[in-house]
Amino acid sequence: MLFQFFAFTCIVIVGAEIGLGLFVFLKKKFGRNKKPKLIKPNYQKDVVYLAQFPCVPFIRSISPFCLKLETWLRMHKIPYESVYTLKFGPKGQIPYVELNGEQIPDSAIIIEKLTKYFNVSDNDGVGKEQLALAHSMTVMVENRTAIAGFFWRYGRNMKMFVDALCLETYPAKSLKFWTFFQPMGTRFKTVCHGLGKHEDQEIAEFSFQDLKAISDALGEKHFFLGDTPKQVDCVLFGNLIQFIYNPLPFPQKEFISKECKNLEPYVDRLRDQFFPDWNDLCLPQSMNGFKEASYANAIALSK
Ligand SMILES: N[C@@H](CCC(=O)N[C@@H](CS)C(=O)NCC(=O)O)C(=O)O
Repeated sequence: MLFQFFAFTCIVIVGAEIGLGLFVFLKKKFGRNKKPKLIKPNYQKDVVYLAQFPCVPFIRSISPFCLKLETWLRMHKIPYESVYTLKFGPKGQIPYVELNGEQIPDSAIIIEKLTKYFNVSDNDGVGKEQLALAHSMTVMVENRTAIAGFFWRYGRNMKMFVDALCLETYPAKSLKFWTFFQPMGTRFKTVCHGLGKHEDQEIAEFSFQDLKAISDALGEKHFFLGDTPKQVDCVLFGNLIQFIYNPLPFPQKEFISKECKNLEPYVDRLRDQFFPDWNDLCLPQSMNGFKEASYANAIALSK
């Protein structure tokens, strides 16, 4: 009976993943270029509307990519407003931004486009070798360290994660559905990625190697590439916070506190510099007036 239930659930999840993939593929191939429905139809010119998940205690956002982007926007003093939503963007992910009525998905693509549009540069004066190191760190953290973290929190400890962080600001109905499906979805995705083919301890060990590399490369420096913060610091901030400020007993958190002693003060420095209002931003009240309309309705309905 248990096996049948498990098999059925697996089939549903795999079917949903394949169905979604097929939908995105067919939409790309045959879909007409319909104008997307904006989360901020009454926008102001040249204000960036950052579509991100509802805020949570301790870490502000459960998404390292949202935190990376918000830090980057603040680093360059680009006028922005957060819109808290559970509606995924044009590529089926969060974050995305809206700028003058155009939706742009993916933190890396967003940063590239906004860099040009607002004529900012955070890599001025950085040598080729340093840029290459920053690039490698970004790819490593976003494509392995983060995946190991997602695996632990969603694949193995979903309920603990949701109970500690999401109960206050996520609609109850979405949470029920998400808590049920996400663990198997994450395990399936992590196996497809390749990392999930290993034992839990091995997955954690891979991420420890990443964290040690970040710590060694940072060394005594104030920021990753020297005295001034750059784009790579936004990436590391968004990701390290997911372990360091998170109250859950992530194996990565313990490893950082024992073996990477420079990382917590580094993250604190970035928080103090770019988020003097950090504590407020982790409170549900900070979302007042900034919720995407259908999300606000979902919250109201779920109560
Ligand atoms: N490459 C994307 C990654 C964004 C991402 O993975 N977002 C997650 C939430 S943290 C998401 O939307 N996951 C849903 C999915 O991929 O189906 C970026 O840099 O913005």
